[in-house]
Amino acid sequence: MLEIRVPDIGDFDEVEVVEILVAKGDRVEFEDPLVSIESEKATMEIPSTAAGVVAELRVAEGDRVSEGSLLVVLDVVMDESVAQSDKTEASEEAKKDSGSEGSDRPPSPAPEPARPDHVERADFRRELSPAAANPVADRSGLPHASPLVRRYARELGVPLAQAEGTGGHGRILVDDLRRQVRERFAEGDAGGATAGSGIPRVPEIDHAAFGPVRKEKLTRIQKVSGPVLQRSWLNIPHVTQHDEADVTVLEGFRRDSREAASEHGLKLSPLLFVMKAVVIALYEFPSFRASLAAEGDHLVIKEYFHLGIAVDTDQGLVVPVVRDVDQKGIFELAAELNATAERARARKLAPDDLKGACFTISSLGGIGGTAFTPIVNAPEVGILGLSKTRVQAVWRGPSPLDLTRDSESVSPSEIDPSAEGRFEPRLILPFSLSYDHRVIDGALAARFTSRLSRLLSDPTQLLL
Ligand code: CAO
Repeated sequence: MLEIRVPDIGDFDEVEVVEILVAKGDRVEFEDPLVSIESEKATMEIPSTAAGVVAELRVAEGDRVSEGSLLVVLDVVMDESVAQSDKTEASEEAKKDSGSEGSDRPPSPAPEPARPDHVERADFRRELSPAAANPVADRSGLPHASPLVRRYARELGVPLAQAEGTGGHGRILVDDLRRQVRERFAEGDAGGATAGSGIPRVPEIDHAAFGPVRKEKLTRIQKVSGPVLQRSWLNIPHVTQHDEADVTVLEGFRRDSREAASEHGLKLSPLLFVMKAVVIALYEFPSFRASLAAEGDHLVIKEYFHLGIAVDTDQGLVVPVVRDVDQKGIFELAAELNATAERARARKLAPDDLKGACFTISSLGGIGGTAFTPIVNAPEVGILGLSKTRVQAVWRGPSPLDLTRDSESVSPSEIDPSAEGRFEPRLILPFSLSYDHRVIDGALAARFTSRLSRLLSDPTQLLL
């Protein structure tokens, strides 16, 4: 039997045992870490000074130890054949003792031959001084974990920054890493994460090495919407078709209707008219209100016109659903959209408020931008992004161009300045349609956006 004690650890006295890395009956190799101790300045692991089987554990987590304190009694293994049989028995015993499938330490590496006993006299002061032991607890910004846990995390590919530590002072334990891996796989099964998808992970970077950093927790909505967006992005082959509509007449109508709307306490945003135009286009192009069946061999076409509307809240993006847009007038939609956005921002949406859309609109027009590529809200197959309406000079009047040729092939010098006509300031609404290319072809998408453009350019068509 060999007693393993706390070696000379420098100028430290009464340091805390923060983690026991072996269980009774565990087979350990020379230099395998046995316990982790922590002072205010450093965390260090006390290694085994020989190969053997843990016969007794003489400390528990939270104990305070100094140089010479007894940690472990080791049944030293002298040769490999004995070691192997001991190992089998020992692990059986360990299972019985712990009542679970394994101990708190990560699986041992492949056994190495036992080292001669004289290594017990190694200079631990040199090996285990705080600097040599890779202090971790005092480097601000770094997760709190022992070197062993860090090594195990590297082996598993678990970013320590994402692991939630359940040990004292938030210390990350081996079990925390295991739980993290289990959770990642569970998410992967549900299609929510990249784990198991074969997508290379973005390497973990120690940003603090380049300058000061600070942490900011994701909001609850961001935690939910992030994986949902990622799932859509990874599953759907996205294409985005950009287009625009001359909304000068529509905007005139909207301006003229302001007073009537305000009598009802309403504001009329361009989005309301776009919702009506989208419903007509969806009616005419049923595949845009479809979902691809799970078997991938047919479409489920929805015969209702519920639209998801992306709402920006201080907690992140949510997409409540406005139902039966085809059956509602502009004023009714204005009241409903306003109430829905308010409930979203007050975090008062019920789960059912977020379900059942056949197509989504995301309007950034009130903020700015000329175009963007919205992510389809799977299992829907299309999403329309609205950008900011701008004033643009548009040629009005008889075409000065040679109509037998494609207008883009005509150089400016060929334009006849004497022709009647003029450039007019017009209001142009840019919009972007992202679609699932498994369901919708580019030509169909271009027809859809062209139709939408005509509907918005001539609002009388919205009445038909
Ligand atoms: N071009 C120019 N101005 C526009 C416009 C457009 N396309 N769309 C709206 N506006 C104007 C409105 O008329 C309004 O002007 P007034 O204050 O002078 O009346 C102003 O911009 C603000 O409009 P709004 O954004 O409050 O209202 P809305 O009905 O257009 O949109 C809502 C409502 C809930 C969709 C919106 O507030 C919102 O949250 N948009 C963000 C959606 C989002 O984040 N999408 C990104 C998803 S991808 O990450």
